[in-house]
Amino acid sequence: MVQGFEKVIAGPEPRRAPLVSYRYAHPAAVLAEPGTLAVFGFGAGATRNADPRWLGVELECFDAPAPLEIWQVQGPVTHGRVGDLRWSAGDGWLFAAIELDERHHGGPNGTGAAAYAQLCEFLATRRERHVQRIWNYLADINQGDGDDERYKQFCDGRAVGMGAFFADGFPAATAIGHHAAEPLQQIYLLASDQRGTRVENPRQVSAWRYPRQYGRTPPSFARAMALPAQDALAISGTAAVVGHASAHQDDLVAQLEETLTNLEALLASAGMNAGFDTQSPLKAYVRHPVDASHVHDFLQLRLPGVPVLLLHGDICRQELLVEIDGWRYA
Ligand code: 3EB
Repeated sequence: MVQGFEKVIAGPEPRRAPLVSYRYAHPAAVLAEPGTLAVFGFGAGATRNADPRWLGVELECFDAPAPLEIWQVQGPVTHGRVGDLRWSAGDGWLFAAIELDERHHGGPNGTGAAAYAQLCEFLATRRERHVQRIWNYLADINQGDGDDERYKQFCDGRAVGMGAFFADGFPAATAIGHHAAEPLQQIYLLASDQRGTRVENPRQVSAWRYPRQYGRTPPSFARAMALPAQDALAISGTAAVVGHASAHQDDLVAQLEETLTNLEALLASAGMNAGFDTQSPLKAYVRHPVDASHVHDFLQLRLPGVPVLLLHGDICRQELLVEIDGWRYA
C-alpha cells in the first residue's frame, strides 16, 4: 500500500500525449498492436472493421490509397459500446465516437444535439472527462441560406447538446462538410483524466465571441489545446480568418499563406517553437478537388517533410477554400 500512498502525495503524473501518426497498414494489424486507442480510415474505399476503435471517416483522401491515422497510448486499452457511441480507454486517455443519421434525429440541429448529449452523458461517467479535441463531420455543410445554413443549424444543436458540460471552456475542434451519400454526422473526440490548457490566437476573435452575422449560436471551440503534459498542441481547424472576417476570397494561395500565419501564431501563443516537422501530422481540407494539387505543392514547399493528409471537405464558411488542422509535438 506504500506505493499507492506515495502516488497520492506525489500528485498525478502528467499524461504523455498519445502518438498520432499516418501509416499504410491493415486496420486489423494495427488494432492488434498494444496501446492502439483508435484507427481511422478515409473515404469510401476504406476497409470496414467492427472494432469500436475503428472509424471510417466519410471524407475522400486525394492520395490513393489513403493511409490510416493511428492513435497510440502507453499500456493496455479497453473498449466498448454505450447507446449509439463507442469508446476506448487506456493510460488516462479516452477516445469516443458517435455516428448518427440525420434522417432519424431531426436534421443537423436535432442530430447535433442528440450526438453531443450522448457524448456528454457518457463523459460524465468517466474519469477521462476532460475533452481536449473534437472532430465534427457532417453532410452538405453549406446548404441553406443565412441562419438556415446546415452548419449554423449544427452549431445551434451542438450548443444545446453540450448543455453546461463545457462551462469551463470549449475544447479544440474541427467542423467540416463531407460528400457521402447518407446524411451522417460523425463526431469523435479525445479526452483525458487531466485538464489541458486552451490556447487562443491573438490574430483572431475567439470563435465563441463571433458577432451575430455568423449565426445565432457562435461556434463552440477553442483555437487549440495544449495537452496536460504540455507535450503536444492539438490544433483546431484553422483557415484564413483574421479578426472574425474571412480573408482573401477566391485566392487559394493567399488563403494558404494566411492559414500558415495563423498556425504559427497559435504555436507562439502556446509558447512553442515555430515550425512543423516530420512528427507533426496535419490535415488539409480542400473544398474544390481542382485545388488539391496546388495545396499539395504549396505545403510540400512551405512545410517540407511534414505529414499532411489531403482531404476533400467543405469548410464551414462558403468563401473559405482550405482549412488545416493537426498536431505539433513539443
Ligand atoms: C473558423 O475559423 C473556421 O465549428 O467546430 C474551425 C474549427 C471552424 C472548428 C467548429 C469551425 C469549427 O471559424 C471554422
